[in-house]
Amino acid sequence: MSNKDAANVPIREFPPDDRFQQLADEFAAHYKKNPDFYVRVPGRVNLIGEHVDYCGYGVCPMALEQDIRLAVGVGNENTLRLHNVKRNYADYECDLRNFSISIGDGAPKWHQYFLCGIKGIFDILPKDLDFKGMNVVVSGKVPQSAGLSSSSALVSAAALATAHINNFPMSKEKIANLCAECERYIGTQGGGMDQAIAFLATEGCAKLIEFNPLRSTNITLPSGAVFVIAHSLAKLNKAATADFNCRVVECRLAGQIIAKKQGLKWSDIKKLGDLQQALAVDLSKMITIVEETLHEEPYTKEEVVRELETTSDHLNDISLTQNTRHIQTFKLKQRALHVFREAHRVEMFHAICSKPADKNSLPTLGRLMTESHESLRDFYECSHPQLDELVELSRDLTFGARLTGAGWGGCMVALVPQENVDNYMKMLKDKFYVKHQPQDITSVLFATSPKAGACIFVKD
Ligand code: ADP
Ligand code: NG1
Ligand code: MG
Repeated sequence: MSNKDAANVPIREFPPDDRFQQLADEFAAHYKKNPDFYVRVPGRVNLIGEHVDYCGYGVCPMALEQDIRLAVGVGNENTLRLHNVKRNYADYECDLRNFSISIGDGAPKWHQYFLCGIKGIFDILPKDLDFKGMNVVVSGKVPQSAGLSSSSALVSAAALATAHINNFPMSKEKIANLCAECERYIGTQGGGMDQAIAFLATEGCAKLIEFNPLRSTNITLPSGAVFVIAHSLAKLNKAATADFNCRVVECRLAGQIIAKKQGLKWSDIKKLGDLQQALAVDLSKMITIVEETLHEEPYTKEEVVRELETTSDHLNDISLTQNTRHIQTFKLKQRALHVFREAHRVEMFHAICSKPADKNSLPTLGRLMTESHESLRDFYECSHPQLDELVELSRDLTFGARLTGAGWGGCMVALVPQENVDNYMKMLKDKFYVKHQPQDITSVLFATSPKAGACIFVKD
């Protein structure tokens, strides 16, 4: 893979770093030869813009230091071999000539995320390609099922390794879009934020990520504050339940019912963003339309079918996912209000970061973050009592705090005045973590700054 095009994923020299060296040693011990190259893909924290990417709206994430790393070598006889440095992840082996992924009921296994990334690249490689097989060792430091996007870091790392081993260079945008598509093989209908920041991140700034087409704009936060991440210690594997897809579908149905009432072809509307585009009005008008059109009480599936003048089978086919077809009630007004208001908060957050900072900048950013949390808790119902407790504890010592990622557990991100960081973290230890006794406090409570995106490393 050449690195002439600056927009391609960078290829750098193997860094003198203990964790990479351990990965190299583990590869050599396991496969009895040295790796050919290495891959690093970071996790991310989303600062604001939650559950809006799959509706077509912009988000504000930044990449973390915590990452997924791979050591990769050419294998033999079309075989994929996966080994994880964490012993609780079983080794996996398969013949990639007869490639298929099936996601059964319940939590998918770790290797299936890896297969998603491989399948994404296989989908676009020439069909007569001579794939030699691939040996991989995985080392992951992104907290899992905690809203910091360990799944996308793993899928993206797998795709990047597969592209590189097949000498198939790709621009960051192209591979980010491909990874957003192929992670859906796991069953969740995510929007693309995680894979976008994984590839497009640059050290030192957060990003405004927008979709269709995928693009990113640097966001520089006013000085004087630090982002602290605190894990609620509750976890949810998003592909193991219907919660995530249920929200995606509720947003879609809200858009389709409003479209029908506005005289549009409802089946063309897949996302709330499509509806706004078709109506050609601004976000405040969208909020008014939702308030005037949809009712508070949950919609039954029967009612949705009636409103859309369709059949249950047709609705199943074009609006629902496999794992949401059994759901009988949908909260449409609450979900749509969250999405349009959250999209508006992202615009405000970006606007504040784009002008010279004044004494109100950080408090206003913090207020937007807390409002985002309250909306996720009350309108989107994807918080968790332990997350709410962390946000509540954060009131006095931070500018604001919110759940980050999909929710139902996972992490909170807080915007903390620089001078409060130590006191704040001590307070969370004393009032929250003392009750839960995590094994390693530094992996569940840490300050963070924006790091770089995905990279390939080679030795001379
Ligand atoms: P997240 O919020 O971290 O993206 P998900 O529920 O989407 O959480 O995905 C978590 C899943 O990703 C884990 O259950 C596991 O299967 C896989 N995963 C993440 N990190 C690793 C790792 N280091 N090694 C193996 N599998 C991993
Ligand atoms: P996490 O936090 O990784 O589960 C998910 C989606 C994002 C986005 C957020 C909510 C995937 C891979 N990720 O992230 O696209 O919708 O939830 O804002 O589906
Ligand atoms: Mg995930």
